[in-house]
Amino acid sequence: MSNRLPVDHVVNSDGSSGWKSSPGGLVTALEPVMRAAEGAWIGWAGVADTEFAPFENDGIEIIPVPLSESEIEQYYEGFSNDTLWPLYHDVIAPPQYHREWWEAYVQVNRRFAEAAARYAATEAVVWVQDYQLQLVPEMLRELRPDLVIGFFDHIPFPPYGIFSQLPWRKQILKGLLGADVIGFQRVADAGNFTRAVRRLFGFTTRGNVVEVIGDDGDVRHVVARTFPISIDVAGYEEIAARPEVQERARQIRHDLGDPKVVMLGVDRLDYTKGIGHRLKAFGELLAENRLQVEDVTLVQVASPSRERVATYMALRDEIELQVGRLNGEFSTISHSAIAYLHHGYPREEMVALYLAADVMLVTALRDGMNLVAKEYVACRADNTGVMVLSEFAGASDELRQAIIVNPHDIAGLKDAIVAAVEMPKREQARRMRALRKTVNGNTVNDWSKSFLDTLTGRAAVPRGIPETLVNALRELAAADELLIALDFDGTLAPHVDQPEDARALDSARDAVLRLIRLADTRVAFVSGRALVSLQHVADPPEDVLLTGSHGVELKLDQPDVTLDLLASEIDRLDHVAGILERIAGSAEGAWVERKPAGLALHTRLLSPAAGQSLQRSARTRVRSAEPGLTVREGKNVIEFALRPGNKGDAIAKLREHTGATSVFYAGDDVTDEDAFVALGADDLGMKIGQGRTAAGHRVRGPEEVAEVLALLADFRAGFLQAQKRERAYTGSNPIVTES
Ligand code: GDG
Repeated sequence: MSNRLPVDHVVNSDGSSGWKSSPGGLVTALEPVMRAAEGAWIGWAGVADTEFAPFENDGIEIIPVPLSESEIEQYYEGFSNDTLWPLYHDVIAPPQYHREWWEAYVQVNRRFAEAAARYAATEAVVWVQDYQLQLVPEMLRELRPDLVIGFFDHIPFPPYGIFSQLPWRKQILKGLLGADVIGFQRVADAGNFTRAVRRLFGFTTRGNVVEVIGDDGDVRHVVARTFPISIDVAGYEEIAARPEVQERARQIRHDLGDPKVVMLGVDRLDYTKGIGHRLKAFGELLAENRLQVEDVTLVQVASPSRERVATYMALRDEIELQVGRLNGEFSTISHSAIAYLHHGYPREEMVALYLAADVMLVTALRDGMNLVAKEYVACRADNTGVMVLSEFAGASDELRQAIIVNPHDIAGLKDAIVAAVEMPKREQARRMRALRKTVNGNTVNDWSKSFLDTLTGRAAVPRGIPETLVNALRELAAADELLIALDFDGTLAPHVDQPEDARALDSARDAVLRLIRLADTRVAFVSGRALVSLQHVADPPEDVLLTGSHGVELKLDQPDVTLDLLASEIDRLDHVAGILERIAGSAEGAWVERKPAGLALHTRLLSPAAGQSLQRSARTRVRSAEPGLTVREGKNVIEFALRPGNKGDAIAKLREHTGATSVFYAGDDVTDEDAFVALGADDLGMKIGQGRTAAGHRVRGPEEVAEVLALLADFRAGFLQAQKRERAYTGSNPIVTES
C-alpha cells in the first residue's frame, strides 16, 4: 500500500484514457514479490474525484482508492507535504498545522485501511509505505487483527524535540505502533522513534523491540529498526552499459562545450535537497577564481515537484533567481556556468547525465536516503567520478568513501568541491571501487527481502499452540522414558534487562512441578548461565536436573560438580576479564559476567549497532590476547569460555544420565540451536519466538511455553494412567490379554 499506485490513470489528447506504469525503484523491487504472492497494490490513481474498479495489471491486482479534490489539497498537499514533510525534515521550512488538514488525513488513512481490510486474504501480509499513511497500521489492526502489518518510513523520523511540536504526535505514534515491524532508513531514525515512544507512552523498548501495552493490558512486541533502502543496481548498470546511452553522455559533454569537468545535481525541486547551498558554494568558487567557467560546468536537474504547495512555489522563484544571477554574472557566450533544467527526464537520459558527470553533488540538508547518490555510483562501472555527499542524507551512513560534507558549512563545501574537481584518477578509482562494492552489497531486492523476512518471520509465530504441535505432544507423551529439557531465559522466564531479575512464569513453574511428579519423567534446565546464577533465578524444585555454562557445569542428582581450574586457567580468565572490563567501561549499559570457566560481555542495553561493534572489538582483542578460547555468540552477549561445551553436549549428557528414550527441548536463543540439532526422530524441538531454527515447532513466547508444558503434563499423566490401568488389568486377568 502506498499513496500512489504503480500505475497512473492518463487521459490522452484524443479523449481516450488508460493506465501507464510508473516504474520507480519501489515498483521494481516489489513487482516480482507481489506477482509471486498474488499480491494486490492499494493506492491512489493520480486523478481527483474518480472511482475505478480494481483490475489486474501485469499479474498484480490494482486496487485504486479514490481521493476528492479537497482531500488532495488537505490530506496530500496539506498535511502530508506541508505539515509532516517539513516537520520530519528538521523544520527546514516551517510546518503548517491546520486541524482540518489533520481531519482529512485521518479520513483518507481510514479509507486506505478499509480498502486493505476488505481485500486482504486471511492472515495476509500488508506492507504500508511512507509518511502519508502512518495511521493505517493501527486502523487496519483494529479492523483485521489476523493480518501481519509492516510499515516503512522513507523519510527521516525527527528527534523528539522537533517531533513533539506536532499537535497529533500521540495519534501518529499509536498509528505506527499498530504495525508488527516499522522500518526506517537510518539507525538514528529508529532511535528517534523509540525515544518518542518512551517519552510519550512510557513503553519499554529493548534494543529494537518496543513493548506495546494495549488498552486491555495486552502486550504486543513491535520491531522498529533500520532497513536502508536501495536501488535496482543491475537495472542501472544495464542502461549505463548500452552504447547509445554512452554516446548520449559524450554528446551531452560536447553540447556543454566540452568542459574539463562536468558537475551534476539531480533532485526533485525541494527545499530539503540543499540546491541553494550548492549554488552558493559554486558561485563563490567562480567569483574567487578557484574555478573557471571555461573549465567547469554545473548541470542542475531540478525536476518539478509539489507545484501547488506555496513553499515550493517560493523555492522555485528563489532557486531560479539564484541561477539567473550566477549565469548572468559568470557565463560567457560559449560557456554557461549552470545548465539549469526544470524538467523530468526518461531514465536513460538520467543515466547518460550520470555518465557525463565527473563530480556528483548531493548536498541535501536532510534526506531519508537519497537514491540519486546510489544511482550515480551504480552507473560508474569504469570506477571514475567523485561524489560530494551530505552527512544529512541517509546514504552517507553507507557511502563512506564519498567526500562527506556538512552543506551548511559553505567554506567546507567549497573545499570539498575543489577537492572533488582536482582528485587524481587513482584516488577516484580507489574510492569508487569501494562505493560500488557497498551499493552492490545492498540492492533494493535485498532491502525488500530483509524487510519482508523480518515481517513474515514474525508472522510465523502467532499466539496459541498450533494443532500440529498438540498432536506431536500427544505422541511424545507416550515415551517410555521422557526427558523434558528447558532453556530458562526467554523460555520459562521472559527476558528482562537485569539478568538477576529473571523469574519463571508462575504457570510455567506449576507445569514443571506437575511434570516432575510423574513417573518415568525427568525435567532439566539447560542454561548458558553459570550454575549458581541459574540456581538463584530459577530456584529449581528438587529433582530438576541442572546444566549451566552451556553444558560445562552439571548437577545431576548429586551435589554440584565443581570445576577444578588450573592456576594457568585462572590467570587466563583474569587477563580476559581485564580486557573485557575495559571494553565494557567504554560503553554505558555494557557489563561483564564472570562464570566458573568463562566470561560473558552483555550488550543488551545498547543499540544493536553499538552492541555489535562492542562485541566485534571484544572478539578481536580477546582473540589476539588469549587465542584458543571458545567464543559463543548469543542474543546481545558474547562469551569466552576456557572449555568448549554447548547445549548439544548438555543434551547428550542428560540423555545418558536419565536413559531417556525421547527428549523434549525448548529454547529461544541461537545457542539453543546446538540442542535442536542434537535431537533425533523420537524427540521434539520447540523454538520460542522468531529467527531461523532447526527445531520442528515454534511458539511465540514464555506464556505459550507454559501452556505447552501443562498440555504435556496432561497428556503424560493420561498416558501413564492408561498404562497403569492396562498393567493392572493385564495382571489380574491374563486370559483377556492372551485372547
Ligand atoms: C524519498 C526520500 C528516499 C529525479 N528526477 C528525475 C528522476 N528522479 C528520480 C531519481 C531517484 C528519485 O527520482 C528520487 O529519489 P531520492 O531518493 O533522491 O529522493 P525523494 O524523491 O525525495 O525520495 C528519499 C526515497 O524516498 C526512497 O526511500 O531516498 O530520502 O525523500 O530515483 O533518479 N527520474 C527520472 N527523471 C527525472 O527527471 N526518470
